[in-house]
Amino acid sequence: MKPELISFKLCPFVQKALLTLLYKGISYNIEYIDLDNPPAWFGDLSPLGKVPVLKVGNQVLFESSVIIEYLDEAYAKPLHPDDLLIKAQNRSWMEFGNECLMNSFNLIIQPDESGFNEQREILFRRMGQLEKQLDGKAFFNGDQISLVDLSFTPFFQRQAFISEISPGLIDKKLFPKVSEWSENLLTMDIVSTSTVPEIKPLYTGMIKKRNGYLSTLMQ
Ligand SMILES: N[C@@H](CCC(=O)N[C@@H](CS)C(=O)NCC(=O)O)C(=O)O
Repeated sequence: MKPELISFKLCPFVQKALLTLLYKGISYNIEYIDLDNPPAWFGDLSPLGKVPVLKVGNQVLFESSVIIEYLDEAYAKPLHPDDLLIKAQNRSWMEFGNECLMNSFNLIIQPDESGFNEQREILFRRMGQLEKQLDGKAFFNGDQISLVDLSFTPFFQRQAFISEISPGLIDKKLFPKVSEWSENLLTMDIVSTSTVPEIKPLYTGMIKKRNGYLSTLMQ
């Protein structure tokens, strides 16, 4: 029975689930919905009205971190460290990654420069916190890829898009380990298939549509 992912093309939380499905080589079905005009069935299916939702037979899972934890336990190629404390610590940092995604979105919607700078400061602080957690190896836990890596990948992809409009957040000098980690994640094979091919124009189009301060910096 193939799991079915209910998706929205731009959603970074959905992308966490897709990265996990792709890494593990799980075959799945995907249905895209328009969140501005969701189908009636979505309201019944998704208790919080959000994507991702994963349908497994008659069962429904929601919340991206819960979905990827389920996929990790249900399928081969484990993506969590064995050590209980390190695993729990990874989960804490996965939550931190979710916050970073929300910070990215807040950055986009700020109507003026001061709000934008405030949000950018928050992200700078977060990158400093992350820098202290990394030890300069390829992935968060060392050489072995984990769910925490997959959880941060959508954030770094969006920062790469934003940095073409407003450079400098993932600064190589200030945050060398974060920069390297980001590069390692974004060059994984599974990244290109974890979104629709037109993700970049869709994302920059969304920035324009939001009409915040960031959109005024676009060429
Ligand atoms: N905490 C949720 C966040 C999911 C989320 O915010 N999804 C957005 C799209 S990226 C959504 O469905 N928003 C619709 C809404 O809030 O009405 C998760 O990790 O799955």
